[in-house]
Amino acid sequence: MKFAHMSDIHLGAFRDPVVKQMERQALEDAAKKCIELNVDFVLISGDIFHVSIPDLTVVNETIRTLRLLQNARIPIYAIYGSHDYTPNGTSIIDILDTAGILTNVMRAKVDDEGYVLLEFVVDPKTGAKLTGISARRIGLESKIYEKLDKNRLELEKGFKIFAFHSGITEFKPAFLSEMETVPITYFPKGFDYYAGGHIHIADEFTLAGYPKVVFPGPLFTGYGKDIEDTARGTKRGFYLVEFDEKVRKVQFIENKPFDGAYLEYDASGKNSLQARKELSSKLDAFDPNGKVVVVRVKGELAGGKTTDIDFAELGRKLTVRGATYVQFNRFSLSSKEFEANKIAGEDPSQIEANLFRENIGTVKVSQPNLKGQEGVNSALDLLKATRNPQKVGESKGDYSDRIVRSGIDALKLKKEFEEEMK
Ligand SMILES: [Mn+2]
Repeated sequence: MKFAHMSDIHLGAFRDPVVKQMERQALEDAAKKCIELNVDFVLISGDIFHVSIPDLTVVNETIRTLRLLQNARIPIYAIYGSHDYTPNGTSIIDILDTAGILTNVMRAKVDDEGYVLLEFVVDPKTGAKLTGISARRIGLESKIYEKLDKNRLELEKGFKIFAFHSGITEFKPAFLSEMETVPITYFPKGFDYYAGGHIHIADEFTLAGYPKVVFPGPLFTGYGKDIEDTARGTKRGFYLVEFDEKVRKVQFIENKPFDGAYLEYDASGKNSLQARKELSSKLDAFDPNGKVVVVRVKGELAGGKTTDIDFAELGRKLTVRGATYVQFNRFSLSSKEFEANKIAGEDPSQIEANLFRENIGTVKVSQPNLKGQEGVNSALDLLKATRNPQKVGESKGDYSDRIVRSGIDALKLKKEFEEEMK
């Protein structure tokens, strides 16, 4: 028997039509590979979609692809990720579950003493027992783990899979040192397979009591850094797990999303005009044809503004020469003359977190949850909530209500607002 474990597909993350098409194709290729490999089921450990209410075109195309699996009688099991989870209202994952396209395996009840009881979903064909914990808003996940009735889960007999969408403290990669994680001891022991999501690097781990902890990484790419890593040669794909009463073989199945090319350019000590010229000639010496090109520009310019380098124009030149998509990463480029460009991090999410952390002390509020690290988390949640664009066909009123509601929720001010309404 065998199953496929994938994660972090982030459908709908990109607006560019060429990358959108690659994103769609990556899932279709993976689905077709699963059918070819004759898997018994597919497990997706969260972040199938980039947002909880994605564009309907993206949803429609995703359903069409997932139906390929369904038509081949391959069930799909899933949990929410941090991206497709919504604290108030219905997520697209709920809709797909209700429609029978996939099965959400997190079935949780809270008992009178506040303990979280999880139930298993049994795959009818293989008898594999699946359960897990979806992502929650930042910081809340670990509270669920703290209250988890592990004993009951550990006593259950049979082949057991635990799906989760969190970083694990013991295995945290260095570049995510500031990410909130859950210690492995919060997980029930003795499961045959721990199917992870959330960490965008494929890797497998083993610890006493936890024989196989696996993160497939993104199937395609979710953030700018992912596309950069792929262009630099990081392999993308999913895991194929062969099992009987135990896991017998775990194998990474590559799913190549595109041909990439990567260039790094250090502008330190140059003025902006020199840097533009040098970068331009480096790019001229480079074959972009048929490739996704990612260029990282870093360093501190000795003079001039970073905006003196016309990246849009450099990008157009690469496109004319056949590049399928061009991305410049210039978050680490600054100028000595202009302090406003001071480096605050290597990618947008890091910059956001750092800026909030640096400034949270200056915000005067009475609610304790808006202060300190929790305040930073709330601010990040609020930023995430306000990023949701108005949907095609959604009225202005509905949209504004939705954003206000998710904003109140992000700041945990529901109680205050309800009292005010009385
Ligand atoms: Mn993700």
